[in-house]
Amino acid sequence: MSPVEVKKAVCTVCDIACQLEVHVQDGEVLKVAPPSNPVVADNFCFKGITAPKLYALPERLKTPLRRVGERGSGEWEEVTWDEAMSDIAARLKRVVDEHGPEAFAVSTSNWNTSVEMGMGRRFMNLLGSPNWISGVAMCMGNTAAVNKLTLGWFPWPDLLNTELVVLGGHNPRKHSWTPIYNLVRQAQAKGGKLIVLDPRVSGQAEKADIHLQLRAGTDAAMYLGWLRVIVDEQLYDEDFVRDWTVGFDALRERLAEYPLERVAEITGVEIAKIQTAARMYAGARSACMPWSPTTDQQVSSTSAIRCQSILKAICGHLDVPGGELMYGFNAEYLTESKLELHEALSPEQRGKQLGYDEYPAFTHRTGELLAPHTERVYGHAYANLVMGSYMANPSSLFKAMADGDPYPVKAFFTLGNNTLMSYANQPRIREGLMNQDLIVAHELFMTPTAELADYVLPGDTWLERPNIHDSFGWRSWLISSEQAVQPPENCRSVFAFWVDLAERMGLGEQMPWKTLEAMLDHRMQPMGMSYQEFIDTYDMRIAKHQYRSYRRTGFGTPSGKIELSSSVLEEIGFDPLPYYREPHRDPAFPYNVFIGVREDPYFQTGQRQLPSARKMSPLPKIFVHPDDATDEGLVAGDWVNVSSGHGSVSGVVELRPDMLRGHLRVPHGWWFPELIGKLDGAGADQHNDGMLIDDTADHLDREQGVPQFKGFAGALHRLDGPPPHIADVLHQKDATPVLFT
Ligand SMILES: Nc1nc2c(c(=O)[nH]1)N[C@H]1C(S)=C(S)[C@@H](COP(=O)(O)OP(=O)(O)OC[C@H]3O[C@@H](n4cnc5c(=O)[nH]c(N)nc54)[C@H](O)[C@@H]3O)O[C@H]1N2
Ligand SMILES: Nc1nc2c(c(=O)[nH]1)N[C@H]1C(S)=C(S)[C@@H](COP(=O)(O)OP(=O)(O)OC[C@H]3O[C@@H](n4cnc5c(=O)[nH]c(N)nc54)[C@H](O)[C@@H]3O)O[C@H]1N2
Ligand code: SF4
Ligand SMILES: [Mo]
Repeated sequence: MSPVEVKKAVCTVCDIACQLEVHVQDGEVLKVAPPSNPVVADNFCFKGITAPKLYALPERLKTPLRRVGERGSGEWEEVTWDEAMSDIAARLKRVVDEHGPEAFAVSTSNWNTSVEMGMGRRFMNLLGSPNWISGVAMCMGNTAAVNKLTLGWFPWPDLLNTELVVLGGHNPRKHSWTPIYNLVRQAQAKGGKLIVLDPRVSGQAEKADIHLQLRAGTDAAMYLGWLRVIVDEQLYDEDFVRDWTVGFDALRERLAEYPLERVAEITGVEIAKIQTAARMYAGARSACMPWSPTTDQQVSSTSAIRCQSILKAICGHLDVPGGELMYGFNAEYLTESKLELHEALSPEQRGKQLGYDEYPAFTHRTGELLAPHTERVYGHAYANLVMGSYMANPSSLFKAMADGDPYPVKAFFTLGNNTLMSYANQPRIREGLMNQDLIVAHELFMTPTAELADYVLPGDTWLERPNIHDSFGWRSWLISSEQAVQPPENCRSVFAFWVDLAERMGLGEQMPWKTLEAMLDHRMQPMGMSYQEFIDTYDMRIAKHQYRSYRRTGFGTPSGKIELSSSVLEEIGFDPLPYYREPHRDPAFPYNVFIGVREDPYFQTGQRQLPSARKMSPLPKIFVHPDDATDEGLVAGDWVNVSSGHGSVSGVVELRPDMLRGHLRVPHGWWFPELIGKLDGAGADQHNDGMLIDDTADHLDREQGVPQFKGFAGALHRLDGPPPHIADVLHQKDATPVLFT
């Protein structure tokens, strides 16, 4: 036996990217462990610890599969990569020849395949397709794009040095966004304060100095209330507002529409509490308001995000120690934004991007308006922060796939993404998938999405590939990631997939890198180092940051200032000021429902194959306040249907006094791998939240067209027992469930 080697590798199971220590012996991973860095080591998440076990399961895909039966029939034959790739290239060419390059669409993961190094977007831009989507359309990427409208960039919270943290429906836990959980605890240990906005007494709310227990979906109204207090009481930074903002008077006028009585009525939070929180935020010497998916996923999402940006700016928290850092690109590392070659896509093809007209906020339409200003300040016209810019609108894409409206989309690639379950209006996604000429899934496991593909290609994992993590261009930190072991059998990276396909489609010259190492060497050129030299030298390298560099460069907006009233939104015909829009209500659906409260053992729709995870959380749980349960005649453990007027899902009642009355929590991502081949969708059609979510205009944010996961109307009905397929579900009987808060 050879000695145990310890490699450092960045976990990309979730988007926070912890660098972990991987213990390897004779080509096998023995375990992963936290490094000495307290940001990671103080707690260490279950998903990271169990990753090697997940990847070693026999269900892992290891050979390319070609569909032989009807789409979705589960009949496959094993093929070589060469057979698969030459047929995929030929069939993609046919679709492009017949319908144009815009008939080809891609959905990728936000995180796990990020080591594709921008090659997917590069391939699409060279081919001429603008129709790329991802979960980042409703998770952080869209926040980044919307931040650019106001601030010209997406700031990173300096939690290490802050005096006040505001968590707006963000609930980092020991097993969820663990480093952020650790940093918030460290900030509190140093005397920092915490404000939490959450309809539930979440784990973070329990530890907060102020908990604003607002109704789900009303965040924009809450922040408008804060702005009203801060403007009325002149708590803002007057010099900054005078010198560095435009639109203050217009904002003040808009705030006149939001007296605190109205805000209190909308949010359900008393006026005095709103005032205390707003004063604390404006008065803090430094304050951070980290990103939260909650504001990404509401009908007033754009306004809520813009309010957060405005608060950060006018209260003087922008680009100061302990505040919101405007890092800019890391000049030492070639960014994905550059590799993606957005400038190669013709204006005509950009204009065809689905969503360009109706929901433009993160499409090429706003990208074009911002490009010269981003270039002026950040040196590159197409700053694709957190991958969330220049995207198609997902709902518009699925409509085109299903109905051919406004034009047909006939080839769809899904890479490290469980597309069927990971957007709104799941039935339409299924229709869209069933209407394709070619579907390629790049996956670790057979999933409800992969089941519908023509080709299922076996992927590698973060333990099996080299990487340097740059936080998706968001922070200027470079984190080393060594390849710990070889990928099993025929597993290959998404990077290799795109480079191979480019070669076969006549684009090889523009994508000449044959290996990830060659690509990483290319990206390290500005530092004058090879990939190997970098990982031998650094665990992490953080570029020196100059605070308030806007004083030299201005901001990356059309005015060069913070746009309290957005000239870009105005130019494309939208309200340039933030507002609150009441979610669609219907008396037949009296509850206020939200998705979220991520589950400790799972990442999103993943990990359902892992027995230890399934024992911790064996069935989908609907959280109900005990008094609401009494009114409904429900007890813990009852099976219920939650319906929304669009669809319904079932789950088990868990009585949760931490819920705000009148609210229901529906979990995301439920399906059962053991039902693949036995039940269409393997339980996803019975339990996944996407069944509930409408994506017609009333239910989408106006500017971005993001769906309403927080604060939609629902009803609750008792079922006589579990649906029949639950009898075939594993691990429910030997489970030892955990309580996640
Ligand atoms: N273990 C584990 N960790 C994960 C994940 C996972 O699947 N499993 N997923 C990762 C991903 S992709 C993400 S995006 C993050 C998400 O993680 P978080 O940012 O923590 O988001 P959620 O868990 O969706 O919900 C957070 C809180 O929002 C509250 N909430 C619900 N509706 C509203 C509302 O309308 N307004 C406000 N203010 N609060 C509301 C909920 O009660 C909940 O406490 O977690 C990451 N971490
Ligand atoms: N309906 C609904 N939709 C949502 C959300 C929701 O709450 N409800 N949440 C949104 C949010 S916050 C997010 S972040 C997104 C997440 O959406 P996704 O990115 O789709 O995340 P997952 O559900 O984890 O699916 C990832 C898939 O990739 C596979 N995979 C994991 N690692 C690798 C890898 O290294 N290579 C390859 N090839 N495959 C890999 C896994 O097996 C899994 O099937 O979903 C968004 N969409
Ligand atoms: S929080 Fe857990 S899943 Fe996310 S990167 Fe860190 S170890 Fe991986
Ligand atoms: Mo997410």
